[in-house]
Amino acid sequence: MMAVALGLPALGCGDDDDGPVDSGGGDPIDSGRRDGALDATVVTDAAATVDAAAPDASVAPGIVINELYMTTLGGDGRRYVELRAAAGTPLTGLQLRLLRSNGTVAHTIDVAPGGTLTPGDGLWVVGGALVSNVDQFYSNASWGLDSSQGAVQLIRNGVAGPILVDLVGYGPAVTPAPPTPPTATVEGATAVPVPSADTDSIGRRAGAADSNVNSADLCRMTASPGAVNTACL
Ligand SMILES: [Ca+2]
Ligand SMILES: [Ca+2]
Repeated sequence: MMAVALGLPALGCGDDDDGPVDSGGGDPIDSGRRDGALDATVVTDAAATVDAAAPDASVAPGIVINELYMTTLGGDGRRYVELRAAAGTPLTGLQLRLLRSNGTVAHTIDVAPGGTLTPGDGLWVVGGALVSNVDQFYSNASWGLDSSQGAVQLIRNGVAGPILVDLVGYGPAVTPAPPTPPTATVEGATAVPVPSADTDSIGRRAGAADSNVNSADLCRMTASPGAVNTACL
């Protein structure tokens, strides 16, 4: 990982996409650091590829969206998506599709350069310039999660088109569906409520299998980019 540990900025001027990178220091939201070992309580997501319309054996096994940070502090520079898989899982060909509240696709970005494997702690952070422990950086021009409603699809481009590997919807469910597949915007009937505090994220509950029900599998927690998720608040 790139252990970029920058301080938290003062309240950002942007609330979602494509705003200027914030400057300034402050109290970090990420007090935790990677401990170098995958949380023993984490359960591998053997069901993640069930989401796929056309299962593909080449899809990275057991990789899930582990945490999202979309609150307004720091604008896009502070936002991130943390993935989790067993150490050494190939990330080649995986992409994130960031969906806006109206179902349009804001950005489709590569998770990592070709040939990249997940590091020893199994955590991989895609994020903006101000994110601690970011592994794959994107500038605001190609990055950003809407602050109050949206969805993140983890996909892999297969021969027959993109395959949905995992999906998290937050805020009210995104409607209508995106114009191109995969069209799902939430797992289960209800998206995950967005955090009310700028120090908080939406994270996958430690020790819980991925049941493909977002409202059951994820909860609000203290943000922890590149570190094991904390307890639900
Ligand atoms: Ca899932
Ligand atoms: Ca985390």
